[in-house]
Amino acid sequence: MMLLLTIVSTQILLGACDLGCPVAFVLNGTSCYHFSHDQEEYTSAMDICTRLDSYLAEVDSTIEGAFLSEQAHNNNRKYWIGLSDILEEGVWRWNINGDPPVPEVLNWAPQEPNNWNPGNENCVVIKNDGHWGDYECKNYFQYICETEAQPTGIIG
Ligand SMILES: *[C@@H]1O[C@H](CO)[C@@H](O)[C@H](O)[C@H]1NC(C)=O
Ligand SMILES: [Ca+2]
Ligand SMILES: [Ca+2]
Ligand SMILES: [Ca+2]
Repeated sequence: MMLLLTIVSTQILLGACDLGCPVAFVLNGTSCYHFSHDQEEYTSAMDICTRLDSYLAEVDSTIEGAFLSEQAHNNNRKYWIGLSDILEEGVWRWNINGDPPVPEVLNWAPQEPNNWNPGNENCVVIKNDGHWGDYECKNYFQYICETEAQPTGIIG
């Protein structure tokens, strides 16, 4: 009972805290995002996100997907996200835990994913219009890093 009360009061306290993001990351919901300016190959983008204590963005909800697509549209850029079929052709998995995307979040452009000639498109971007497409991982695109927002500890 004591433990339960402690957990509940901790959650109330956390709820009263503002969430904060590292420098160069913007907050939306409970995550922080870095929209890169540089263009990188997919694996380099992954490495850079790791160095920033983050990972290529993963779309866990339709709300998160709508936010990221809106940013890509507003910025009129293509961005790598953390989804690929590198391990198994045609099987799309998030990089962090290998889970497939939940069906509601899928936002493929018409004709995508098409593993277009030469049949080597294994990495996913959110395109300028907000829809997703598979591209060759060796292309240079901007990228979105994501990390969990942290309570700032400031109450009120
Ligand atoms: C997150 O993004 C959505 C879509 O752009 C926006 O409606 C919402 O206000 C944003 N939330 C925060 C906390 O910035
Ligand atoms: Ca996410
Ligand atoms: Ca593929
Ligand atoms: Ca494609």
